[in-house]
Amino acid sequence: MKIPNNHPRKKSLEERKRIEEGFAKGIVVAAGMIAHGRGEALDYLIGERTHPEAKREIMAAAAQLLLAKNPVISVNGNTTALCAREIVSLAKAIPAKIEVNLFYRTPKRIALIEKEFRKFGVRILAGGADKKIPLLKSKRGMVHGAGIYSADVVLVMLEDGDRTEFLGRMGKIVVAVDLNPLSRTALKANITIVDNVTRALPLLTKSVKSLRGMKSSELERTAKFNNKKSLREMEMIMREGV
Ligand code: PTJ
Repeated sequence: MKIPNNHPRKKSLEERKRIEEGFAKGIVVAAGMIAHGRGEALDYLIGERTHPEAKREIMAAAAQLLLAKNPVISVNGNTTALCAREIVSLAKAIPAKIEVNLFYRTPKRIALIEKEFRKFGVRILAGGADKKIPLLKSKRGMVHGAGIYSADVVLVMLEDGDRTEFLGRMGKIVVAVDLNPLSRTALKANITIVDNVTRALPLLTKSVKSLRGMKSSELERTAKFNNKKSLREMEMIMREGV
C-alpha cells in the first residue's frame, strides 16, 4: 500500500513498512517488531525530532569515529531493514567496516543481510565469524577477527544490552544509537545518541564529513563527552516534554 504524501504519520508508517517487509524476507525477527514498537513510543515522546542534545551526541560520535584506527559498524536485522543505504554512506564517509552481529543468529539471516548490503555494492563481514567476545554467552559473542574483535571503536544500534558492557571490558570505545536513555546499552556506551536511527545516521554522516581534516587534538576535544549527563538530559526531555 502506498502511503499518501499528506498523511501526518507518513514517515513513521514507511518505517513500519520497512520493518514489515524485512520480517517477510526473514531479515527482521518477530522480536525486532516489538523492539521497533518500543522505539516508536520513545520517539513520540521526543516529538519525533532530533534534539539539540542529540546533535551534540552526534558531533562527539563523529569525532570519535574519525579518531578510530579500526572502526566497525555493527548491523542487525532491524538496522538493515530500516537504513542499509544510510549505513553504507556512513561507512564510506568514515571509512569503517560493516559487520553483521545478530542476537538471533542463523546462517540464513546472515546470508540475507549480506545480500541486502551487496545491493549497494559493498562487501561486509558476514558469515565465518572466527572469534568470540570473552565471557559473552549469547550468539552476539561471535565476531570476526578482522572486524569487531580487533576494532577500537564499535558503532552499535538497537541493541538488547548484553554486548556493550563486554565490548567495553575488551577496551573498546562503544558508540550507541538507542532511543531508550535508560537501557543498559545506553548506560554502558561511551557515547549514546538518543535519537531514531533513521534520523541519526544521515546527521552522523554529515558530521563526519564536516569534521574531516580536523587536527587530532581538535577531534579529541570534540569527542570528549559526558554520556551520563547527556542521557539524563534526554530522559528529562522525555519525562517533562520540551
Ligand atoms: O536482529 P537481531 O537478531 O540481532 O535482533 C535484534 C533485536 C532488535 C530483536 C534485539 O536487539 C532486541 O531485542 O532489542 P531490544 O532489547 O528490544 O532493544 C532495542 C533498543 O533499541 C530499545 O532500547 C529500543 O528503544 C531501541 N530502538 C528501537 N527502535 C529504534 C531504537 N533506537 C533507535 N532508533 C530506532 N528506530
